[in-house]
Amino acid sequence: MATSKASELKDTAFADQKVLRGTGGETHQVAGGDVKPLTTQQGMPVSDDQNSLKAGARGPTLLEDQHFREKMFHFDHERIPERIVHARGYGAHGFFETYESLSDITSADIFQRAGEKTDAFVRFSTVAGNKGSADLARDVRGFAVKLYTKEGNWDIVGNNIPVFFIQDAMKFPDLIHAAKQEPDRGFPQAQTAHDNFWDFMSLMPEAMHMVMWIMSDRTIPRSLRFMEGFGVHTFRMINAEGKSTYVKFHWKPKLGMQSVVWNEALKLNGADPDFHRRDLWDAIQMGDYPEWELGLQLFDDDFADKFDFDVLDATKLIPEEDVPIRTVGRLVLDRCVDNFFAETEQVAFHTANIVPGIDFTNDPLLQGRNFSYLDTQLKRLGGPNFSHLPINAPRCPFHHFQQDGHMAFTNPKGRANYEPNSWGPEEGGPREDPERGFRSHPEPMEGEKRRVRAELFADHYSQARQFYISQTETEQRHIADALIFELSKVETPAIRARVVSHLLNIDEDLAKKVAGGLRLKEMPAPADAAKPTKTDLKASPKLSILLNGPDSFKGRKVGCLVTDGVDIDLVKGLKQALEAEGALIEFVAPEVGGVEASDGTWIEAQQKVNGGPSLLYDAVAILTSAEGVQTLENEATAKDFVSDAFAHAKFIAYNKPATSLFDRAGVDELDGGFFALTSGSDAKGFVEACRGVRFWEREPKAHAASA
Ligand code: HDE
Repeated sequence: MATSKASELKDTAFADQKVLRGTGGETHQVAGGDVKPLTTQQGMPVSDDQNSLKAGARGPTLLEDQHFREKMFHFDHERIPERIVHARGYGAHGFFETYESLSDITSADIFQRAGEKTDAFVRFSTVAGNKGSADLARDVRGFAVKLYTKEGNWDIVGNNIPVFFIQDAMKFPDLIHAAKQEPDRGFPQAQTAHDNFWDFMSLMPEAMHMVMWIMSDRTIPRSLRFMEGFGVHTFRMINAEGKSTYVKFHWKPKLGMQSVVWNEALKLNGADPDFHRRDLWDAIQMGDYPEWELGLQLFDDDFADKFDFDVLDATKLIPEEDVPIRTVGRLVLDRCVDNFFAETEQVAFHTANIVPGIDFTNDPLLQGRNFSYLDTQLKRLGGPNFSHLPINAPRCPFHHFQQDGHMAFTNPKGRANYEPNSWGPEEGGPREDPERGFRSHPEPMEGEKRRVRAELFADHYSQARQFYISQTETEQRHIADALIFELSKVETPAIRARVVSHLLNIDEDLAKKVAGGLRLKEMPAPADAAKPTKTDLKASPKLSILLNGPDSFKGRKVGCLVTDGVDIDLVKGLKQALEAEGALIEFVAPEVGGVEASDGTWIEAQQKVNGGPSLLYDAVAILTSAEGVQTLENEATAKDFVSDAFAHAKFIAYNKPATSLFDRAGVDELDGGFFALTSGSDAKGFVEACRGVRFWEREPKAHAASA
């Protein structure tokens, strides 16, 4: 039987505001400042948050413990359904600033004045993986922008790829079912390298253009800061006279595009599953604010009629060389969220959130999306009042007669909750505004009610080919490698062959490389094509990442592996050269406490070598000493640091003692991507080379088993 000696029952009297209570009931003084008393949700002060209410020290817990029950009840309900797609995301606040007035093209208030700043919130995401999946999955990235304009919230819910898999929203549930984990086994997580996905792709020729994009390095960006964004669909801009202009939205990263290589992505997912979100968080916290420019492709009906494809078809793009981009403003992200759940998780984007001066087109994918977003948010956010949440609420005045429902917390006052009413201007509530109110573009409509696809949607291969021929040799090799990788994970040989049958309609050489990389026994016949592939479309250099890379090493990071005895001048020279470029240096050492340099200077490390692989960096330096290098030679992760950097075509700076580590790491050829540093001033040349991001010439030599 439990005893209840008075000495065992610790004093649980209400704590002093400046005192914290330990698990045993002991108290700790809190250093400095006023500490707020802990309360329940109802505001009742809590005396003991460590122990539940019991009948005796070893007795049962009492149902009466209202604080425990409230705390556990709330915890049990902390999770809401994750997004069915784009579950894993990361958001930040910022602003959009216009460069010029676009009043000739649109009456949208946001574009009326040059230099106008509008609050913005952006959420980047991966599509297929669950909320806890890794950042470097090969996947499309969502690029959703909410602009809190003076005439309502305008959401541009885009991706980092300008085209999509399907033409009609009817197929979206099938596409997503096929891409996500297979329903019987519940895997694979966050990857398309499995039978269901490629089975579906191989039966959907309209997906082939997007297949080229997702197999390119666009789906493994180095940073969310270094990728483009696209509105994808054709939208309309409407000016004050009611004139409509078609528009496609583009976000161009100020720091240029950059991706990682696939083997790096695979390993990064283990080394730092939060690689992208950490990068965005760090950049903003350091004041290195990510920036994109908004570009518009503007054209009218006559121009649209000249294209060989339909501008309502989301599997097609308009090459920038055909309709140049007009840069009209910039988006800057300058503030991290205060609370991930309240903001990033609960933000609700919707393609139908547009403002006067912007309008939809009949793109059947867009029309389907306009239904889906509100519908899914009702379930995810638990009721119709999610627009009351601060992250979703407009920042302009708003007045309507919608009322009640779960969790309504901005509630109108007064008697009138309907319209028309005769309560007069003061009490009668808001009224329509025929002047400024949103009007749909009065596009004439006629046609039979049918389930059909327009004739012009039928060419599925020409732009897939155009994308492929627009890539550099390195990028083409990556596309072939990616296809071989993905199809190697497909267990059904017929599916592998069916994908290759489509590649034959895109580029014969690519098809041959992939067939060879898979060791297909025989080449399949080309897939039946509704329209033959146009082979005369010109390459569009703007579609390449490498041709549109950075012009400096700004915003990039070098990992410098150091040991005791390192020459301080080399370290200082490298640090200075990188800082002058706007780049960062992080020190990686045998112990995280740091190392002692040649002159006794202490260099603090940011990473211990086994937790700071070269994967985390854009380029690396190995600066060591005759003695220090011996520690590295016997450390497997130090050898991986070198061999991975080498295999991933990174630029490598080093001093002489490091060469014995290179030997031990199996790196015997110090090619043009290596930079020997003999004095601090040598670092400049290394940093200049790093502007090229990677030493691509090395890559084919380091990967003999690739295509
Ligand atoms: Fe989405 N999509 N989508 N999508 N989408 C969602 O809405 C949908 C499509 C995109 O960070 C969902 O609130 C349909 C294209 C982004 O919160 C859902 C179709 C593009 C995000 C939905 C598409 C996108 C979503 C899931 C085909 C690029 C994340 C949760 C007709 C232009 C937004 C949610 C965020 C999210 C439906 C296709 C971009 C289910 C039906 C094309 C960036 O409503």
